[in-house]
Amino acid sequence: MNRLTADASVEDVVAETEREGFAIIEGMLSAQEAAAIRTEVTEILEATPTGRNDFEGFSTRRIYNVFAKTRSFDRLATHPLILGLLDSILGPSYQLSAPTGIEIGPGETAQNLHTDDGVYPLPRPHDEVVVNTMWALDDFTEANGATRVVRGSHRWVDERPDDSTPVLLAEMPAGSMLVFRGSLYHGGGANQTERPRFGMILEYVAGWLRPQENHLLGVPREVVRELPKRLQELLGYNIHPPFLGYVDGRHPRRALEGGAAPTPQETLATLFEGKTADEQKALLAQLERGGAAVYRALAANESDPAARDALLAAAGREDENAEVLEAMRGEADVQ
Ligand SMILES: O=C(O)CCC(=O)C(=O)O
Repeated sequence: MNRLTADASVEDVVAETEREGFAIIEGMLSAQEAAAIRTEVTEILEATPTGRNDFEGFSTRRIYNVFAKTRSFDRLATHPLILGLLDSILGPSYQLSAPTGIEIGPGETAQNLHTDDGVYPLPRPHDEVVVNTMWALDDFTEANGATRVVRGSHRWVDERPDDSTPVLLAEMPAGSMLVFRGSLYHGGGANQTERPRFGMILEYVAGWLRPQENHLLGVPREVVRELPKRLQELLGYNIHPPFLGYVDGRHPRRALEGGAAPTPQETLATLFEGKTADEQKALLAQLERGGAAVYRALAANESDPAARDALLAAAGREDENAEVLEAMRGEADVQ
């Protein structure tokens, strides 16, 4: 099996994944960095239950909602080599799909072979919409459940794997990364050792498809606000051109900048946008009759608890609403 190192060019990695469906890149993290991250996730793993079905693995712990729980993977998610590869394969505005820490426990059986893009109802073959990375934080070996891959299966159309399908094992030292195309058949291996095997899946999907996990609800906005901008984008605070993913008609980044929810002023400004002076006046009259009701109606449609609370609070601030309406009236009169 061909092995690359962290100084490989994006072109080399893309070419390898085109040929084989996957690539193994060693030395993405030093042994010390890998060991430090492995230690950092121990506490989270202790609070994580084992799987609920054969796919998750009854002896396997899966950490979901990773970016709400730890900062250990921020740098990995935005590694320049990966972003270069994703730019090349998925085009602009891809997002994180299913970031999942996977600790395969002793005695776990092999996971069934599957494709990661199989969750989308797309007939094969199709342009690649998913790319996955598996970061080894322990040495991955045949005995402890190294990921199994079916070389070249990303080109299959009607073929499906069965018990006779030859698989390769992504054996690699801690700190390496396996990257594979969403159309490649693969699966976790059986762990026949006494020790668990931990790897972090950072999976990405094209910007026009729904990610597997809903980060917008999972990762609190206070947490997202502190993250680097690129990671915020990968967690969904981005649009796919021309405007997929907007919030109230604007770039979703505004939802982070403007507080937990749009301020009353922002909400009203948005309501006024694109309206003629007469329409604005009519709207004002409507709002003056029931300003609080408008906020309550907006709150009823808001699933984020913090945003809902902010809107309900705005509904209660009659004085402030009156002030805003007054200011808006001035603006409407000027036009
Ligand atoms: O743990 C592994 O090696 C692979 C797991 C996997 O492919 C999955 O859970 O979708």
